[in-house]
Amino acid sequence: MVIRKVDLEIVCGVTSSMPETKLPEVAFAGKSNVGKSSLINGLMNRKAYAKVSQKPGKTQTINYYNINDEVYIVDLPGYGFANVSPAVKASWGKMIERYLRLSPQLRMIFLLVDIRHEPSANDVQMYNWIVDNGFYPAIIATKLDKLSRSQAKASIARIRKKLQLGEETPVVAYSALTKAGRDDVWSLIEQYVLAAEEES
Ligand SMILES: Nc1nc2c(ncn2[C@@H]2O[C@H](COP(=O)(O)OP(=O)(O)OP(=O)(O)O)[C@@H](O)[C@H]2O)c(=O)[nH]1
Ligand SMILES: [Mg+2]
Repeated sequence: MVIRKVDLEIVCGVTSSMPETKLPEVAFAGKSNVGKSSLINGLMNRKAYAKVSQKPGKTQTINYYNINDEVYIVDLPGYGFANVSPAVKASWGKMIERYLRLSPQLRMIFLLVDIRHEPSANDVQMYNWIVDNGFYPAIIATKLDKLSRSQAKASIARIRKKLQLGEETPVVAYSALTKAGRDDVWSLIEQYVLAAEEES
């Protein structure tokens, strides 16, 4: 994918109504701090257009990045972030759920998990939701640079086992530092979202 233009076009908060969009949408879900915004910067070839933080809970709105007028990349708040009040946590959960349920243009949801950790109960729930709702599942294991090659291989096997992934389900190992895996993520978007658009 040649990135010609990126534009943060829509920001949707807890109280906003859902926007009506015209382009296909690709969303990135995962627990707080897993690296969703960092990955999105990598996909867009930008250093810090999507705000990143060491503290979990950085992204608090649903952010739609228009890429080349071809597709929206959608950055979601993280789930499972313990350090906010239960009321805030519930409202973010509702916001994510509402987005996933009520976005007619949503074509693909990538689930991000930290390559170092076994997927949590929330991750399993998210994965099952993706499959149960008829989306093509694709996993991104983030922070690849934190592990050696052999550790990464073992971790990916553990992630596959915990999520009970079929052989055909891709797990892309990604590093925001080296950008390893970036082209594979774009290939999946091209294959499962953009190619389908051209046909229709
Ligand atoms: N070493 C390393 N650090 C990463 C990588 N991806 C993200 N990080 C770091 O992890 C922290 C969280 O990254 P974010 O991209 O803000 O994570 P997020 O999933 O968007 O978090 P929320 O918006 O809170 O849900 C930041 O300190 C990033 O620099 C990676 O591939 N390698
Ligand atoms: Mg974020």
